[in-house]
Amino acid sequence: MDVERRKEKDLWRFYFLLIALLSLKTYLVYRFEFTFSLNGIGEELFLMINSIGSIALLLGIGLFRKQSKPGLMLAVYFVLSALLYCNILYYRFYIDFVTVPVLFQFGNVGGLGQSTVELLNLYDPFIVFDSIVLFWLLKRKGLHKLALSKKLKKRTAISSVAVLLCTAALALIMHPLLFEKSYDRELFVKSLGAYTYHVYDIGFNSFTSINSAFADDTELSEIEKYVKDKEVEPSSYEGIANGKNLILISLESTQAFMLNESVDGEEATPFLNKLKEDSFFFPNFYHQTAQGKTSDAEFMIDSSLYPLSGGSVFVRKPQNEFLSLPEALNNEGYTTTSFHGNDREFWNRSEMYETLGYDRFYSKKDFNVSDENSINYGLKDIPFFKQSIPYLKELEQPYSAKFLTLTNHFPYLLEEEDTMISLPETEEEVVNRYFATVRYEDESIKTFFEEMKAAGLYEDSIFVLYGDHYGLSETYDKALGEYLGKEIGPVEHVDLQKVPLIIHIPGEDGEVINTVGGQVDLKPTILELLGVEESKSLNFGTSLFSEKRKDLVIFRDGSFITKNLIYTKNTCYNKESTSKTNRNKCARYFGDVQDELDYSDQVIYGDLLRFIQ
Ligand code: GP9
Ligand code: MN
Repeated sequence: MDVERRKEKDLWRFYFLLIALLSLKTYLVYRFEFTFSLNGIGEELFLMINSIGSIALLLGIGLFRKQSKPGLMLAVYFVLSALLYCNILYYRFYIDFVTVPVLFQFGNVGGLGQSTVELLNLYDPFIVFDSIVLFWLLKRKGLHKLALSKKLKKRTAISSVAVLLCTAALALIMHPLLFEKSYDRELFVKSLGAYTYHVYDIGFNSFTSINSAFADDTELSEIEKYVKDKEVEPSSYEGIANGKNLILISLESTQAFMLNESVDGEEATPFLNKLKEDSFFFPNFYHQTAQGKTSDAEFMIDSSLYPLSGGSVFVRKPQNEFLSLPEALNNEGYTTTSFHGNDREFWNRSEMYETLGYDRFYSKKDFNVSDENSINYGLKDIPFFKQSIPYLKELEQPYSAKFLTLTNHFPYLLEEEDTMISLPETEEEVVNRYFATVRYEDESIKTFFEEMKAAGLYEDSIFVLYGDHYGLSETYDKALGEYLGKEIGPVEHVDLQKVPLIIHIPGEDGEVINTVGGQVDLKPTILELLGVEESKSLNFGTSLFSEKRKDLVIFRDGSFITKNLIYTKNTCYNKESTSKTNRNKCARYFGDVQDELDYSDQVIYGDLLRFIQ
């Protein structure tokens, strides 16, 4: 065989070796890093092969050209491996896959920090650095660019496309609604493979970003009608906090189950437990955030729209028009502010707050922050509240002030001197430390209430405390389950998405309100209590005080909860017995759930609120 022929053969071998290695690596990651709910051996086998077509085509970027370039093939191999690794890191905490907006918001969420270090594993370097060995092989074999047989390249390209189309067809047979439910990323990845998912995601995001330019007000009337039909009569609580200052407190990563926890007889949240006794307390309140975490919670509370399925609205759509809570309050003469002990650019707050109509944002640069009084993302909660009081005193009344706490943030770091509770001893340090930071946060709220009273600001205020999102993701379900003494299945996991909601109005008696609701309902709830009517409105939520409201909480992945049912992971459950129930019981809500999420997305992608009269 002449040298040229051997080189050609080696190049083909190299291409197929890359396909085989990447397919194997991807499958191992699916099996050992991601948790897919698989139905039977068929889906398991499918998982082994569903990435091959896309890998062959993407590596083909280096092959299907006039001069095939092994170096380019290897570069694509490296990029795909790095993408896989990004997904692994993201999945380890969020149990979700990276989307294009998540990659773009990396700059807004602080890059590599302590949180990322917590997620690393010893074998991680192998996932990406096998490319070095392959590079060595490439050099050793003396592979360089070559003009391969056109016929063979054509055949390979056609076979790759055929494999890809066959896998897509099979996936659609197994899951006919695959593309309609594209926000169900687990389903998408397990059906079409990680790389096809990313290509689709890039296409989808490019399409939606040009979408707003073509939107017009005709889309709006249907949505306005839908929202109008949902509206409920004001409840008897309307206006009970008329003219008061509004204090909103975002309890970072605080889940409702913590309100019931004690370690060695010491409560994890002694102050909140006492406070909820003389407050309106909502034991069935859920967070509805997605990839935008704290910013999603803020967005929902300010706009009563749903967050986007991928990325954060704060980062993706800061130029849009919104009908916000601060705007409604500004119109009533309120001074609207937000307080946070982190950088003002985080989650693109400084830009988005302007859009939402905030008068003033007190961020890290407005506080005295030193190594001693800060940890993890920024200023510790106790000095944060203490240093905020002088600013509050200066504000013209009535005002609204949102306080975003920070210390109880993954990976839950706290110094010895701030630890006020014994730690549980589960196998996961993150779970154990969570108890300490939640306890610290509780102490900071206590300090704040004391200082508000001392400053004479307490009586004239209404306090709304809400958990922004979960703190312990599904990753920690096993350790948490062992601690709580119960297995955490899908139903228990949904139950863990409850976050505290405590509305404290000095002088009002405490009451437990059992309504099933979520963060999207907070804006109308708050406006009702303050007796503020919006001149223009489009709220997807309804007041949690209304007895006529539908008990339905919709999550961004299409799961939902009603008074008696839970729909999650494509399965319908009876809430009370936590057992599976007839799917038809849930099916009657499918249309509403889909409409609600689609309408909210249309409003955001089309920037439709600019057309509202
Ligand atoms: C940081 C804070 C925490 O400013 O909002 O962000 P999170 O990671 O919880 O979204
Ligand atoms: Mn948060």
